[in-house]
Amino acid sequence: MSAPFKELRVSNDAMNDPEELRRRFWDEGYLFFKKLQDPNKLWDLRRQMLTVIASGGWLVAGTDAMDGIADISRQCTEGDIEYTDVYHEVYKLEAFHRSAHWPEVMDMMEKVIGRPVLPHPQKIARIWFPKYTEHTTPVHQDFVHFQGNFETYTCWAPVGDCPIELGGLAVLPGSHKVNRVLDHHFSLGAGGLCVDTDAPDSFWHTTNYEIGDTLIFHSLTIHQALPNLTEDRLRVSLDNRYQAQDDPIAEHMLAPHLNRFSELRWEEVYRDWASDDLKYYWKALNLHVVPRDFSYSNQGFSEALALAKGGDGRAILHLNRIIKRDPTTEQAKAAMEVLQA
Ligand SMILES: O=C(O)CCC(=O)C(=O)O
Ligand SMILES: [Fe+2]
Repeated sequence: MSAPFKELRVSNDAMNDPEELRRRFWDEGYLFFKKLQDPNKLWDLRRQMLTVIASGGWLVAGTDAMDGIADISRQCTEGDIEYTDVYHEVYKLEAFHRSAHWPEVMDMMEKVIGRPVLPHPQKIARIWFPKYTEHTTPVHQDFVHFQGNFETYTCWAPVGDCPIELGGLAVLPGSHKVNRVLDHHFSLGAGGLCVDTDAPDSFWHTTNYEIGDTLIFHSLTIHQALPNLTEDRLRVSLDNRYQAQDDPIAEHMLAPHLNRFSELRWEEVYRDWASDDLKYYWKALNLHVVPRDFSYSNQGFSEALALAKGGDGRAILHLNRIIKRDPTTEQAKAAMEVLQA
């Protein structure tokens, strides 16, 4: 995205007015708050996350973990085994899961949703390397990934300051009003699916995020991440999902993130936790669980096969990643066939 984009509309003035919050949410498809979350708690979370990331070898030795200075030679992303190896260690942090249940976040989600809220069991963090911009999260709607029901909202927050050049989130205001899931196509980047849009850059809203700043948006709101253009900084962020407890939730959102690529069970996640209150908290609720719809990801995969046949470098990279991850899967076999041809 080349400048000039617009600033996100700040809704702190309406924080205690649920009706006005919902009006703005339905108008623009998002709500943005400065310092909704306590920076001190987030700094503490950042320390914990980056300490684990440092042990995983992703930071330059001898630097302060809090600075998040990446060892570029370790670049990897979702879908790579090396990514999951370190990410799943971060995933075991109790503080990371607890952050999605902080009262300031839950209270806000209750106001926006207007009914008792379920934070999805599947919490998500992103740890994005610099100088790896072909893997930037593409333009998409979240529904293709988490499914369940449209009234599911994403809460995105950087764990640290996140100026534009570090690659925070940008949203296309009002785009949720299409009121349907748009066609998604193969892409690199988180989720691997993108929608084509001809919206000029000036239609997009983003900001120089400071720690504590929080962006909430609808499952149909079109959004993307900006590229991490820094020399050497990791971008660390949270994107958690919330919905009403009595709306349907897709089965896979009950499992740990990136569980399909490398098995990780909740028991392992919970092994070193100090308290029990958040362990399997959703099991006490009578959730309406619906099966996962693989049509979106299958479509992306068939497109990748077709593109790779035509010599598309991004598709070839994607197929090689699938093969490297596990050469025995059906997708890996199909990918090998195409690459060998
Ligand atoms: O942080 C990213 O790059 C992806 C975030 C995103 O698309 C989301 O939170 O839904
Ligand atoms: Fe998203």
